[in-house]
Amino acid sequence: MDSAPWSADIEAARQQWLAAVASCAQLPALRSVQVECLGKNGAVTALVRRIAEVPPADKRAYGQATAALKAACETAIATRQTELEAAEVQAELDDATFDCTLPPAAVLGNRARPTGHAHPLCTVQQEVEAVFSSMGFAVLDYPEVESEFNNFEALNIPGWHPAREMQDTFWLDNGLLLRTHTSSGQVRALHTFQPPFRAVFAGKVFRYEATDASHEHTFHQLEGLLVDRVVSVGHLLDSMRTLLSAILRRQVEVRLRPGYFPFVEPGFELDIACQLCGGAGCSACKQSGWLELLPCGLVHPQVLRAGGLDPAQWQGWAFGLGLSRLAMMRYGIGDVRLLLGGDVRFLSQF
Ligand code: FA5
Repeated sequence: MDSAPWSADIEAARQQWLAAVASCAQLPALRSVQVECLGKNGAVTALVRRIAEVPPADKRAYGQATAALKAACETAIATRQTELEAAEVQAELDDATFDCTLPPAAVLGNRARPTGHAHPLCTVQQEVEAVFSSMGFAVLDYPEVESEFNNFEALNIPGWHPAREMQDTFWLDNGLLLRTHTSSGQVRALHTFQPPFRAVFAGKVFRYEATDASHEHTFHQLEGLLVDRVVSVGHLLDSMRTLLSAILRRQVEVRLRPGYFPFVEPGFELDIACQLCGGAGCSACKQSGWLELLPCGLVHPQVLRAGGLDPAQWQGWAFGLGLSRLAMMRYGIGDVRLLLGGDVRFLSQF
């Protein structure tokens, strides 16, 4: 049986475009071929549309043949694109001058992208760690997934204690939990180091709570713990003042109030005059002019015992800095939720 008059056109188009795709040696050339072949005004697109002129008896066969042609061209282009991209990467790798330590803009030439930078939380954390490092503190890192014992019980917060209500969290099926505060590292440190010792440990903490301008369900804290034969509230407060003036780079007004935490005695709340509104009141400080930033106190004897130390021999002080709020004060960020919101427009300002 004679083949239809249009089948030669379709076969010719197949050979022409598959050859054109195969001859592309660069991605831009391949993109041009793709437009000429499959674009709105492309040659194969025109063939597909020509079905309107085909006699009714041939329409089905014509439609199938042009669909197969279009699919063959699409597959060939996709395959060639993968090959050319791989070849480009290989060429970069083979280039003797390739230096994987250079930032992307320098390496990729005309495919340059802006380089990333440290997150404001990371910058503030590193600065606080540097201040404490200079005062002889070790910088430690503890897990975000914790045992109930380390997060609560070792800190003098048994299951029935009302303080558990203040820090509800996310529980895992295996009974572990996402730590509600960096204080969960205290008993780990007490078990690891021979006193006297001093350490800071920072990271993400999690709370099952409603969010607002100063409250996130996931935020950052930095814990400090010092253990020695004799410690004093004076030393603790002076260390806190040194920290704040080093990070905020100005004199800031602070206020000290009694604060209740089952794992310190006595306990304090160290608030900072809101740096966003200058004390006049705003949504970040809940119109009070003050922001809770740095609770602290002398380590409770029960905690020292849970850490294997004799409270008659050893004393300690501890603080739990709200690192996210410190970053807000440092950079003038009015809403804590921006910090982990992942919005590049926000992050690129730092
Ligand atoms: C604690 O988490 C205690 N573990 C701190 C502590 C450590 C006290 C050692 C004594 C000794 P608190 O829940 O207040 O305390 O949180 C500490 C700080 O974290 C707060 O002052 C605040 O700056 C910050 N913070 C608390 N909740 C949030 C939240 N939802 N979002 C952002 N920051 C928060």
